[in-house]
Amino acid sequence: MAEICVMGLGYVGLPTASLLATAGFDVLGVDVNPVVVESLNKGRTIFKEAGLSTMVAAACHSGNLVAALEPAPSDTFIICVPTPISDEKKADLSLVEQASRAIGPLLRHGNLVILESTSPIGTTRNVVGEVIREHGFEPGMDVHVCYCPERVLPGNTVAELVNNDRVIGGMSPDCAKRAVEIYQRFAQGELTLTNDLTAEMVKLAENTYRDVNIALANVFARVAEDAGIDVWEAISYANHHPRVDVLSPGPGVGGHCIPVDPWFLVESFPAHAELLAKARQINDGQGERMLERMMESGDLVSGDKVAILGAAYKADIDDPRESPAAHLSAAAKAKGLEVAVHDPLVEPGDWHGLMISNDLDDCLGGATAAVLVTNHKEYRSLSAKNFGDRMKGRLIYDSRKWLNHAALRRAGFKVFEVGRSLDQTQADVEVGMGTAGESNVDSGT
Ligand code: SAJ
Repeated sequence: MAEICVMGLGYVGLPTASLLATAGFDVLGVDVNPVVVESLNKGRTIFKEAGLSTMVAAACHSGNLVAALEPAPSDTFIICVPTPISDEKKADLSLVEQASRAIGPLLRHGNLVILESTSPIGTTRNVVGEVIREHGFEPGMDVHVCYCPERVLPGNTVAELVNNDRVIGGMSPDCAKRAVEIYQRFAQGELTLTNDLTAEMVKLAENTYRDVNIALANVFARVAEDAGIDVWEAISYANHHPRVDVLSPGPGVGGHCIPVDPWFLVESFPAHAELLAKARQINDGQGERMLERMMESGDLVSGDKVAILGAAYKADIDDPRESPAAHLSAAAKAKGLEVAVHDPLVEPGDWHGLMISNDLDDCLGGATAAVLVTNHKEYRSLSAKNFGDRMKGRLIYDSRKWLNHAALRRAGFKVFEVGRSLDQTQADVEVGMGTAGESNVDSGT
């Protein structure tokens, strides 16, 4: 019998299972995808994360980590499955329910069940707890139940699982104490104990705070673009104030967390959530705003081709989930523009209608405008020649302050930036500003 069964071997479940196994627990990792299970049993991972492959290989080699398609009786069950939103922006909890139902028949008196997936307030007791009740146990009493959200930054998952503080929400204080015994075996951050409802809110509050803060930065950027102010300069000076911390404007907000989690609050508490829905709309509208600025200049018209550089939602990762590129691409198509998308890291092919290519020349070929969406290292050194040799037009939109604007300008490109007027960007060449990536704003990433 395993000591811990981890349900879901994705971006959070797999590193968590590996850390627990490395800490000496006997761990069964469960996933519905046979490819994931097969790879793990060979000591391999199917996605990239700093430090993960070595740890997984060692955990499997030690015999402490084994993968299977079905759960087995265990002392503790940890649920780490995705909680996406539907097209109607409603929480899809079917995978949490499915995982709960899979462990239901295996439950015994005294077991601990932990939900880690980001979830609407009340999911732990109403979805997981309900399944436990259906199997004859009182959740929080006969079977201990906790909500312990993951808070890790994709790309730095392993280090953050170890070092970040954790909030542990128990359906009773005893439940929380049981979960502490598990996490303290590998976590070095502070473990804060509370109840399940509060812990659920903590997680949603963190990501919603970030989304609203970025929306505010994007509003400031639009104001600055219209007013002839450099928003990067303005935000950096505002952030000198001891109680101000505005994040960075950009092409919008991507990933499977920040653009999703605010909707859980909007769905459950619509009367209180106008600000959150508006922030989502502003961030998702950044792509359209960029296109409108270029089209207003008259240099980009319906029928032209736009090359989108970057399908990953942030720099140097291969994850295209909820990428700002998707909103930009949809807005471009709605304006009658042709679209091509390049990414050096993301698997090429169709990602929910976003056709991603690894061939940069092909993407830029015949394009009137190129929009840099992701500040991948690979794009940092792109020169005027790289763009000029392939493109038909001379429009560049750098949404990340990442390219060498002075050089592009000298080569005859019209360069747009988020948060600066066209005049300002074009004037950079005179004073030698606008060189690659000189942002003063700490993005906090
Ligand atoms: N972004 C901006 N401006 C900024 C910072 C970020 O436009 O100033 C954009 C990024 O480019 C990206 C998006 O926001 O498209 C999200 O990126 P991120 O690095 O802010 O966050 P994620 O989604 O990779 O991870 C977040 C983290 N949450 C917080 O920082 C509050 C992480 O700690 C969570 O564990 C994770 O969501 C999650 O799983 O919920």
